[in-house]
Amino acid sequence: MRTFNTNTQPNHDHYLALILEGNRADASIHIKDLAAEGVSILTIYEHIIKTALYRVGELWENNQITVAEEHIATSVTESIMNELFYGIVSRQRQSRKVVLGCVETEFHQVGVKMVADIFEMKGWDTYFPGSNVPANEMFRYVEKQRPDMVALSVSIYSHIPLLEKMLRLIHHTFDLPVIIGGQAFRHGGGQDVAGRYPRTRYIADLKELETFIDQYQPYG
Ligand code: B12
Repeated sequence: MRTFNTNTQPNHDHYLALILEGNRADASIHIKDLAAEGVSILTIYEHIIKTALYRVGELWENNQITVAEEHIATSVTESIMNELFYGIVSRQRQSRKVVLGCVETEFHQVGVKMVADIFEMKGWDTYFPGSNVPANEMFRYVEKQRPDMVALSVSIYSHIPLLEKMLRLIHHTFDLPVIIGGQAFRHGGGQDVAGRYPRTRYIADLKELETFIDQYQPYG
């Protein structure tokens, strides 16, 4: 059995090669083997899957892979995340709900699905109506679900004003905590946006999210 200490993160290269080949079966086996060896879901998500997809983005940007290869790498990843769900969901439920969304016109959904899975691990009920949902429809969904929290994701820099539109809509009507995140803030700006709205917090990654959920107090 391979063991991983906290200073040595498992390497994402093998997973990257498999998803670029579109080798869904071996990629799935590889991830399940890591989980069976005791590598946490958080580590698999942050240090294997996210790192591999960021690398896919660089290869794509530099024309070293085709758009089809990028698409297949993402769809293989999403199918593996769906397979992992059974082992992720906690049987100890918290009677707490979170509605998650991407801002309108945003198609990147892998990150927010990871966020949903961490909430499920912590026993929260999660509702993710998919990417690219118009702001008014998200608003109506929040109104219907009456969640304990809303989580919004934004990947494209130019979509940050759409995030702010959603934050204004939510805070105009509801007194709800909102968390925001996504790679539109990879080089900063998340805290500034969050600071402009009440009960709103920027969270950069899954480790920070896990701590936030563990310590969560509605008005803390
Ligand atoms: C896959 C992909 C796509 C797929 C998405 C499919 C899908 N099902 O999601 C498709 C093909 C649709 C796509 C389209 C485009 N894409 Co694209 N895409 C990517 C790619 C390769 C991977 C994205 C991903 O899943 N990353 C892995 C996840 C896990 O990382 P993450 O989103 O950052 O999430 C983490 C944190 O940010 C955080 N987080 C995320 N959301 C939230 C929310 C909350 C509440 C919290 C707490 C935390 C949190 O948690 C996660 C774990 O740490 C990236 C490369 C990259 N660097 O990521 C480019 C990338 C994001 N795309 C990019 C671009 C430019 C585009 C297009 C404009 C390309 C085009 N010309 O058409 C379009 C835009 C489409 C649209 N309107 O949204 C750029 C964005 C640059 C920018 N920031 O503005 C990137 C960075 C590529 C690049 N290097 O240029 N893309």
